[in-house]
Amino acid sequence: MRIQRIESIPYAIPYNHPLRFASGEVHTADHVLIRVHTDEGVIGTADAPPRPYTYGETQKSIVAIVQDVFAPQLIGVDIMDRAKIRQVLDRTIHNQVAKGALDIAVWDAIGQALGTPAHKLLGGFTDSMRVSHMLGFKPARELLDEALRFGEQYGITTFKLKVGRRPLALDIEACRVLREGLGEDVELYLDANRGWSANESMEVLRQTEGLGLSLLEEPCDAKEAMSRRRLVERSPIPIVADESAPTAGDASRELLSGGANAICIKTARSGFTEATEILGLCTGLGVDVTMGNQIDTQVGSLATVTFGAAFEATSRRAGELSNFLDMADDLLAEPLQIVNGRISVRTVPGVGAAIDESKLARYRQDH
Ligand code: MUC
Ligand code: MG
Repeated sequence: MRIQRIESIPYAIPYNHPLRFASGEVHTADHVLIRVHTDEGVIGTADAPPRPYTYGETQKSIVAIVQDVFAPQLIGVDIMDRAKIRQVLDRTIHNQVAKGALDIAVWDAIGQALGTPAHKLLGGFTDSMRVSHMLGFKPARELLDEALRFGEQYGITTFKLKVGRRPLALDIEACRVLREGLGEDVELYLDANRGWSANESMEVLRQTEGLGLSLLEEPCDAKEAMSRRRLVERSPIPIVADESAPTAGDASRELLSGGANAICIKTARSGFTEATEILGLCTGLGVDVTMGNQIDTQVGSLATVTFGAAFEATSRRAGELSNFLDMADDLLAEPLQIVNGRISVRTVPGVGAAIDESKLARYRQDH
């Protein structure tokens, strides 16, 4: 079964509430829907969320790299030949999100071709994940209200707080308010998106000691190699590499140079194939992983849970799977449901991201 055609459809869906964080903010999901068509009528689907402030990709650059560089080399390739597809993608540097979506769409097509759910093909460990909700920049009281509402409405008991603001007291206060308001049993961890220096991060850790924070993600730029290694050595909690570790090579560099001692895996920028390699690396080294959120739609979140539920190590912690709830709408025909704090994989062949065609017609931007 060969790849016959690849669609890259730009679309835009507004957010009800913007998500703000140290490296940027999102008001609209201006993403690209990737569809890999085969000569036997199977269509693999995935979502590509451009994050210019993280990887330098834009909606236009994703469409261009897919159509001008990847599609000409992938047309005619057998969808089962994943290593060949991987070699084509690897020949071009960067463009992580475009590559990730192509890879997931291929896995989706393979699952459909074999009549098997993708989470089973990947590993089949379990069929659902606990959900972690990501809280963007807001005044402390509003953060607590949001966390309490998500706890009550969806049964979510794990929260990732976006930090990295100055003065540091803003985020330290937010941590305190959340811990006092949510109680001891709720898991709370931080993501600074490189907003602080390594030394500022040390200061935050010192001032939040005793608040039971479980992880600190991308506290500073990984290029601050020496100070960051010092931070990792002295931190009482794991320092997670996120945007500094989109590939297995990057993850190795960060772990081996002491820039991190935990890794955030995101299918949106690593696909299933490279995410599997990153996971193998982490499992082999005895390093914790989290399943992260690239500010994903339901289509993207379904890919994350499909991968995360497939392995024991990725399903140990709650996955970041709920930020689609802030979007005004979505393309997924059958909406994702968070029940008792969990999201389930789909049991149909492939990933199961059937698209609502009338919504796609409404939100697509290429006509
Ligand atoms: C995260 O974990 O960093 C924010 C920017 C981005 O690229 O992903 C999000 C969430
Ligand atoms: Mg992050």
